[in-house]
Amino acid sequence: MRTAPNVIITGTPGVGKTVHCEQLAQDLGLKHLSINQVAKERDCYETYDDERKSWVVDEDKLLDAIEDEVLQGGYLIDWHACDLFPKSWIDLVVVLRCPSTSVLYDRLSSRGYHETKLQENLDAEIFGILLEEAREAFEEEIVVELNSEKDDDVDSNCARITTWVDTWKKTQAE
Ligand code: DAT
Repeated sequence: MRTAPNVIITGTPGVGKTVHCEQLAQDLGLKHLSINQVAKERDCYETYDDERKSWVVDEDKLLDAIEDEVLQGGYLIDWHACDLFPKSWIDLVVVLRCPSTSVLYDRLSSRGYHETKLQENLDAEIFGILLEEAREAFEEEIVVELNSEKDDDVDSNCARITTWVDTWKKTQAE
């Protein structure tokens, strides 16, 4: 049994997954598992999508690559998708949101995203695609939606997640 929970931090690119994971890793001592980085380091790519200028991850290979670690518990899984992870691996799913299209536009354009990819991501955020995906894949009570628009949001979100993790640990210890 895990003694520390596994938390997915998901959302459209640019919503703040990395900044939240970095702060939470520091505050809580959980390990930041950036799926982008793991897929690159462990060669979990299937093919290159020329239109989107991005690599497509081989999900089976990725899950095999991380399974032993993740089952130990204590991971912050940072990825823009969540429905590939088995339910039994996951204790909390945090879906970060950025309701202001102009804020998200600025974040993504400063990354140099080309127009198609930028528009696709803005649409995904407007329609709440990631939240819907999380609610379909996991039990409703472990999915939380948090706003990540302003600097203050990062601190208040991390404080909420910290409280949740502490409660989880206490409950497990009983
Ligand atoms: P992601 O990992 O979801 O792609 P990120 O953590 O790299 O996103 O954040 C993208 C940029 O936006 C980065 O420059 C930090 C900034 N940012 C994210 N969340 C923020 C917030 N709540 N307030 C202010 N800036 C934020």
